[in-house]
Amino acid sequence: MKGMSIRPILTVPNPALKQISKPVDSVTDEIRTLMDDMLETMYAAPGIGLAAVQVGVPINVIVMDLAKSDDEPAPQYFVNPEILEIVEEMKPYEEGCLSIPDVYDEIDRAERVKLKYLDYDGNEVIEWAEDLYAVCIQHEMDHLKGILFIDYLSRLKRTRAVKKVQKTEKLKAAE
Ligand code: K2U
Ligand code: ZN
Repeated sequence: MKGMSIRPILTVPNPALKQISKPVDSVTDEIRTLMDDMLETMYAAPGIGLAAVQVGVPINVIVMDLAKSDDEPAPQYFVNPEILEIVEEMKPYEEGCLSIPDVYDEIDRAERVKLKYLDYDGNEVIEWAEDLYAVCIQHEMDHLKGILFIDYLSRLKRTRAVKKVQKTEKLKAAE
């Protein structure tokens, strides 16, 4: 792997996760290094998606790899992603989040979304996402708006989720 570094992933209730991420002016080598680091951080977690704000950088950058564990890696890079169209059919999926470890709950999301974004080389891509790709990109793009999947749950479930993460972090710190 290129000289990459694993960065710490922010967890709830860190208010930095609620920041609104800003658009990127252009895909520079610095942005590419950040995306390389984000991918390495995501693989180490492990996870299948990661938004830059989750490693404390509130800019519109997302990485993803939906490849199955025994397949070749298939990294995807999204700079300034936009949703151009939404197919409103909603489908449930059991979601998790690297910023809310060990919490899972069913979230409804649009079945298909039409995306526009810049890739690793700064080229514009327009494509449809469906299935897990649609779920993950909507989950990641929520991060860019400071929205976490537990924000769609009841206050009680959200409070319990945050308390569970805080308890686990305290136990880890005491180890
Ligand atoms: O944003 C994140 O924290 C990364 C999530 C992405 C994700 C959330 C919900 C549904 C699909 C993807 C992490 O990858 S959570 C771990 C995970 C791994 C495999 C499948 C689902 C969730
Ligand atoms: Zn997440």
